[in-house]
Amino acid sequence: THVYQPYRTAYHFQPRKNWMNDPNGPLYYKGWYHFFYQYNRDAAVWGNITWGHAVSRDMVHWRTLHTALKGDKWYDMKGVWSGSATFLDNGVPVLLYTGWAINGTDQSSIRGQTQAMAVPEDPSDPLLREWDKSPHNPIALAPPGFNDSMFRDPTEAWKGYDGVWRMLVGAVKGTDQSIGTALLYKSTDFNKWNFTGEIQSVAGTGMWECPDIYPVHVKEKTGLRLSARGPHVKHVLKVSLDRNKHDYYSVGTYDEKTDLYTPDDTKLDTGLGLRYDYGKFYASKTFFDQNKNRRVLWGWANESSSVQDDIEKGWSSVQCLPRHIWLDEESSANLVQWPIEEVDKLRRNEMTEKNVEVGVGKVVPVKAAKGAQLDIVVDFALPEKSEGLEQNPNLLAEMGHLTCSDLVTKGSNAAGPHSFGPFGVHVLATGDLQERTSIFFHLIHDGKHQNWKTLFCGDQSQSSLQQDVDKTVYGSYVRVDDSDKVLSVRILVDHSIVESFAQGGRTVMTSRVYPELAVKDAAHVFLFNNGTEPVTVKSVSTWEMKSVNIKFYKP
Ligand code: DQQ
Repeated sequence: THVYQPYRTAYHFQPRKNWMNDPNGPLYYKGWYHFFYQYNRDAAVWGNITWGHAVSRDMVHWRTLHTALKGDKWYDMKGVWSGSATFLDNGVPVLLYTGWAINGTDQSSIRGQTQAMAVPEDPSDPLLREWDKSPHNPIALAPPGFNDSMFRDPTEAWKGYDGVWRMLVGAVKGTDQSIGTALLYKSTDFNKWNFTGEIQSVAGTGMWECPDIYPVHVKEKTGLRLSARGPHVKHVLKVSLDRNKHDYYSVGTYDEKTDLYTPDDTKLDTGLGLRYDYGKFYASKTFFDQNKNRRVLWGWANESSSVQDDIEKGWSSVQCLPRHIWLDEESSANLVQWPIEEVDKLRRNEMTEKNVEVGVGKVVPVKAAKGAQLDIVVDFALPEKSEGLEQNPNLLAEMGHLTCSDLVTKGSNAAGPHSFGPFGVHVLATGDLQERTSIFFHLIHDGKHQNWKTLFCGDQSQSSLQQDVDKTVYGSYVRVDDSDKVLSVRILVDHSIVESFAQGGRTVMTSRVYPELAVKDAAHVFLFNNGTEPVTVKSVSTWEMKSVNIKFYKP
């Protein structure tokens, strides 16, 4: 094309053109990873939604196939919306999805959103190219009293102790439609599904999109199938909140007898207090990868540019790198996420520097790192534990209000004396730093246990000279254990996406940025210290990342 394309990614999954949103029905079958996605074949904006389909041997290199599902039945004519894949007992995967029904047909009593199923036309085809819609469709309808335009995104189905299939569908209830919920449906034959209750509901959260429920192993990184039960199992429930476009999860218990899910920590914001990602990451979905016995998370990163820009560049959205996820063995309270190991195959030209001192107010170039396709791992030395701060046990309460945005606008002055930082890394930066995306830490002394509370932030405010892009500052806390030797961050840069994993993946943050000057070889990396104490970088390693192959389908 003749359009200037500095923002297309080189090693993230993107269709050749047009609009993409939610990941749908990821699965592994006969040696191939399948990835489906909400896709508008006609434009770079949302609409006419179908299921795009791509396959891969390693979730790194891809080949797109023709559309898997499109709206061609009365119950999905207005769109084939999000859903999931389930393996039936015979080992064949089926797709559950939401159809947006057309009004005023002979089935005119059914409107709005319905749940439907598609089965492979030829299960012996490892690429699963053709899908047949079930004659039983729609297989589930909104229960009486529920809004049928707020009834969508079926989960993978699982079989309970009683041999009965279960699935969840996202919904909302209450007179003011503000109580988010996931509806439980059961089936004995997979063709006819009955509403039997709600697995959980949380007031004030609004519509729950794309629910995802799955077991996690309490001690091991190994993934579990949906049907896993036993003392080694906890559950995670994730929902995507339509009202603020963030994915929230909790760790808890799924009682298979009552079919109720209870989060462990109900204090945490009514039990939905954790986010997969503190930046741009939505409508995510996990799957059990039986090839490598792990659970993998896919999430969608929307653009932060204007609709006009999207139309001009001819595409919108990328998928974040697939992430291996598991329960944090140290805390059992949160997940850990890490780019799947296959991503490391793209690394080349490693450069490592050790023991780099970054003085107060200093910016130090990472000379080896150039370009907009990088993998960067930085280990910062932790500050010495301070003495004599116990006199002020209220310190953290006083400092607790401090946010990443305060630090960006006021620097370390915002934090006062009992803090350390901010310090971190500028990526996609011009040599003169007029453009830069900054990933940084800031530690606050808790005044009580001689511990530090650590903010992990992403500052997009200086990311581009362009005005009409979203430059929101992101951030959250990251847990640092007494046994941790360093404060570490891994940053994956790919032209217009920056994915940052703090402390081995305990806290994650994805940014979309559109530098005007800091593109391709004009993009640099710096270490910086805006705090009041010198900082030691124990090591900084950088790799250039190869571009992946995406073979696009040609009819
Ligand atoms: N996107 C789909 C819906 C889902 C929403 C439509 C979440 O099924 O609720 O494209 O981004």
